Amino acid sequence: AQPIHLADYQPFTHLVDRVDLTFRLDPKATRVIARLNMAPNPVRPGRHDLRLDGEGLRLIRLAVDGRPLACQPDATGLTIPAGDLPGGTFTLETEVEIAPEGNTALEGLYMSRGMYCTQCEAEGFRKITFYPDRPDVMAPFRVRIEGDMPVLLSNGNPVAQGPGWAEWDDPWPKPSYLFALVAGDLRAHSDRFATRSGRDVALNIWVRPGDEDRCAFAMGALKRSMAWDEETYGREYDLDVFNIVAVDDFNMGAMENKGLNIFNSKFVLASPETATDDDFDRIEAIIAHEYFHNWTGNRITCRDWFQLCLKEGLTVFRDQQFSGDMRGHAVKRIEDVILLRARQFREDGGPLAHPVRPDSYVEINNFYTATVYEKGAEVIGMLKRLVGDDGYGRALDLYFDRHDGQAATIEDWLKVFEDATGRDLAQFKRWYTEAGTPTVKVFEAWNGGEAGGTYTLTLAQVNPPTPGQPEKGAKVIPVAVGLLNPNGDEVVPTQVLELTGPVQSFRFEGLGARPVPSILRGFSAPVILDHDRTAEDRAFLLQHDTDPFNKWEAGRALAKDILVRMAATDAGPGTRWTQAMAAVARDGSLDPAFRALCLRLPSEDDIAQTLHAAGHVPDPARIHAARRRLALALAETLGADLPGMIAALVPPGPYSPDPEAAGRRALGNQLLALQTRLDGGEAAARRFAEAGNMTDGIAALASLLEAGRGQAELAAFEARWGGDRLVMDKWFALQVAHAAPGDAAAVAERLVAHPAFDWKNPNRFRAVIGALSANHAGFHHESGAAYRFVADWLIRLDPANPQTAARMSTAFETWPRYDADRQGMIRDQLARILASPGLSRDLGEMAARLMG
Ligand code: B3K
Ligand code: ZN
Repeated sequence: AQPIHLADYQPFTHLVDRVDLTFRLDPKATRVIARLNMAPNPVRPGRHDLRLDGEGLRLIRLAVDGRPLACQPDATGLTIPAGDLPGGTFTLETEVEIAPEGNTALEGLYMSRGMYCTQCEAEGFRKITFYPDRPDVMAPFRVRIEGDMPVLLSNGNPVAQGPGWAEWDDPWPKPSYLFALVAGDLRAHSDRFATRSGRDVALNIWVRPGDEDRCAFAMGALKRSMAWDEETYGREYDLDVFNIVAVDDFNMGAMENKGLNIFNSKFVLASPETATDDDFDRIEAIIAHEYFHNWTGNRITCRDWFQLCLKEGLTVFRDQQFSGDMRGHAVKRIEDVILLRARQFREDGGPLAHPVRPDSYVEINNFYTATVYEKGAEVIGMLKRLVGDDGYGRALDLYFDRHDGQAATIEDWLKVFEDATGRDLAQFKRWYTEAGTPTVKVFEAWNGGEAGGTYTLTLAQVNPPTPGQPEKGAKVIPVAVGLLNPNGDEVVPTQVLELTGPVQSFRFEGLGARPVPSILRGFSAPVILDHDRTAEDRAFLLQHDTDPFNKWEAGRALAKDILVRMAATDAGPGTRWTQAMAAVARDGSLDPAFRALCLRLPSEDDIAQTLHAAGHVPDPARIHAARRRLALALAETLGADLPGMIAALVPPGPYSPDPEAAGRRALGNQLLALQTRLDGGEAAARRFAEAGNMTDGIAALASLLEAGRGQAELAAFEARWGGDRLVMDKWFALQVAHAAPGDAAAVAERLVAHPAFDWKNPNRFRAVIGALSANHAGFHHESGAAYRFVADWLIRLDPANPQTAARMSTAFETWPRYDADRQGMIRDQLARILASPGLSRDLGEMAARLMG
């Protein structure tokens, strides 16, 4: 397959003024009749052929202005020669037949357990009808659905309906990727929202019969999101209805179709008995994210798919702001950075590294990545830091004003910041066009004196080579810094230093004593800070830093220093980290959620990343052992206090997913995991038996599995939840995630033989195969069994569902870190994937990039 290049962008030859679609639903033979009102695009003078995208469509009829045409489609679309088109406006009619039932790729129109649904982003609409399937072609849609289903939904407002049919009208011009249709036997959980200008909006969450009582939390999250976007960004909802549908078979989290969001049911359905605190958290964030897309994505969309971060980076940034407002900014920021490092730094440091705005791709679905999403959001956070909150507010107002109804670019986005704030962003743009995580090296100098000393902070940036980008320029890096004096008082409050050159020094004068710097507060830029610090300084910051992120980061760095030493040498756990963490665990003045984050050890993958960056070859088995040893040392330090601490953290009253109660459970369950290292699982077994909610149940079960126990509990869990798909996903995933390194592949092997293992369901596939690749020591076990197992399953899934197969191949992206044996074994599997007959464009591109 040929790569597509940003540099080749051209506006489309024609405009679509309106779209009329009729669907006659049938699982094997759905008819789609499309009437497109079109005109030549004046920005492309001259007469042009009309090229429509279309894949897997059986063409039944084609006519222009009522005149039948004989053109035949090829494998990717249909060309109507310019000679067959009038010079001005015209109506193009097509009728095609498609088979939703056989669509296992879950892209286009497909069926999920008897219900019809669609997924069109990025290029799925071409599997529904012939159309210029690109985001810069925007049109209002009118849709008629005929089908023997009680509920028939599409975008926009309902126009009319009768038995077996319904009509919908979406007045807002939209690109085809935002089209959606749902039909099924569904029940609604309904509510209303009055917008601030007085529009009364009907809200519905559509689910399968029996799931109605698991929608209340998602509905609350939707209403909070709607109110928040009005208050924070001045953005109101713009239709009479907002529908959300929960679907069991879905390739990703959710989709922001105009007025008809479609969600993976995992991110809608929740009750205390079936969902964990983390599930509730994610549901709130994803509901918000999709809702926020209504403005950042739908009203203002992307000119082409290279601009994906225009909507995704901004919408992630907005959902992070929202979650911070709802649940506390300190904890939210730490969680976001943990995720950024785990996914995006990992991606940016390996063969799949690409810029936030890529400039070429083979398959765009392969670019819905942590870099586009999470680094895309970080870049916006930096912009906001550089221009200030007011500047950001003015820029966003201008953005919505200037580009509403348009398909825009990153250039447009940066221009509104330049126009609103007067700041030149030419250098800043490199964050969008250059891949790789910069390292910022820190050098300190102190010059004491009579009238006060001078402290000099020198920062140097290194921008590493990445695939296709051997050299790059210096970035604009906002480094938030505060200084503490030796007593722990803050003597210089946070200020943002702007590092723009390769090396720069910043002077602080008139200080009474050599300060302890707190650098990169709030994680003010997505960089790796390379600062050789003493354990004393880290412990000091853990105790005194006023910046909650850096307070956490100090403890994190201490843990990493120790773990790296333990994994690379024969060093023991020592007492510095364990003492410091025991103090944090006991410190009632700190938010339990924050304490839980401090106690959470860096993941094994994170330790491997750190070891690799420090020039070591990570040994997964040693990392695993070191991490367990350090946890045991902390458990021993807290010792007999643990049971009392755990009991005191149980939130009073009935279960509620609010941040306060969830924080107490998070800390309590972390202490329970420590307690399990001492008592072999006695307390955890009791907790499991008594658990009144899924959070505590799953945490106890995980602790038991870590201790090599839990078989009876797993059976009890299965007996109770065997009929619940979402809960059973947890049952599958947990066993693989907590299997011992030497057993993980065998556990996964056993689970895929379980009658409830349905490999065509992406959630279930991820629960086993995804969990195995996330079990670091298990995946990288020296036998290579897990590498083979994962590759086998990717090869098997690819013909059925290339998108999910390709996404999961990122399991192999870290191969360059490891020893020659492991590298060889992984490359053998990648070569085997590449040699598979009929390999999809999706997985083919990924495997080739992974090979490097
Ligand atoms: N925009 C969708 C993702 C579509 C993925 C296509 N492979 C969900 C989101 O980011 O909100
Ligand atoms: Zn999104």
